[in-house]
Amino acid sequence: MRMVFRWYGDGNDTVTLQQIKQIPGVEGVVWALHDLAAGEEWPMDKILEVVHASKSYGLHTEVVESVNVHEDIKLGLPTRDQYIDNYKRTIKNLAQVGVKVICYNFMPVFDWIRTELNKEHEDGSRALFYERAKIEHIDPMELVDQFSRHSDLTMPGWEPERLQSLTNLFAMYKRVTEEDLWNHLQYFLEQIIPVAEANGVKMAIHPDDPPWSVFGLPRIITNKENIRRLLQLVDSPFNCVTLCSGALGANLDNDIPDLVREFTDRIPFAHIRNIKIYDNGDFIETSHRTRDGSLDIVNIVKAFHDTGFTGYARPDHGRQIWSENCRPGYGLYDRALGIMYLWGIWDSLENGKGAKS
Ligand code: DNO
Ligand code: MN
Repeated sequence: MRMVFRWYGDGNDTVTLQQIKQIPGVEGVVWALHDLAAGEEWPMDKILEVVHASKSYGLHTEVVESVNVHEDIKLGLPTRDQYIDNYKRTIKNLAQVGVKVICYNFMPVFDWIRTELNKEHEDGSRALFYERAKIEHIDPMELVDQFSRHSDLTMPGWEPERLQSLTNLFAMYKRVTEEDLWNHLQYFLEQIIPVAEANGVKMAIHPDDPPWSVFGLPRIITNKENIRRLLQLVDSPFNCVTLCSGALGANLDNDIPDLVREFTDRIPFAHIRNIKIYDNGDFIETSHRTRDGSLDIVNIVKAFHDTGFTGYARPDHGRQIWSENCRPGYGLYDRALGIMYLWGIWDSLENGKGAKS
């Protein structure tokens, strides 16, 4: 398991590279050019800025999250080809600086969805929260409003330019069924996977978060059967999945250790976090500890260990604790605690082998 930590970039994150470097066992950052709109080619000079900054702290930049997919590709519009060409060029540019994994997602309009960014736990810590009944009635514009007023830092998945044309996008997706979305994903993968393969970059799709349809939009990367289907769309070792325990785990029918075991060869990147799921379907993000949430993090890590996982892993989200002022889900403290929990499990499974990862 190669531990990495998401970093939003200079001036765009409350966490510094120096702090990241001080978390035990973290070897690299998970990064992106967050100021570029989906569909643009990532220019070499901007890529190199992040690479050099990270290198100066001894951190590698082998994992990118995300190169976002333009809506025209997901919608299957004729204009998609120009964006796919840009995507291919971005893959080549990233390969030149040693990027090995690109995480992306294929969720229409919204990336992740929650109803609150700062829901208070009993102990006063705060975390992302999803209220099922609220989602069924809320106007998505209200959420956009609430989330964009939240802080000066734009949140990935809720970038203003992506959301400007929300009404229009919703109208266009009315005509797109799940089967259409599968076809559009296949068209995209058939073009980019050969490029990824030629450049030694694994494309690792992030599952839908949460793994069900929201606001009537189609969602397809939601369960075991659909991940199987995705991997067969283009059956290449470069067509992979980011195994996100918290995203898939919001549906308790998804048995995460079982998914880890089945898809082991096609998981170059893991997101590990815990959530507490309530009987009414609401869920809140918790600490990583197994007994704090509904997911068995010990057994999830064990499944990775048993299958000889040598890919990258990150703690995904954390709570906001100790009065930290940070991006929702992306503070330093709780993610660092999560890492130590993951290492604790991992090293104990190493059983006297000197706990070398
Ligand atoms: C949220 C993240 C997602 C994730 C994308 C990957 O915190 O887990 O934004 O990065 O879905 O494409
Ligand atoms: Mn995730």
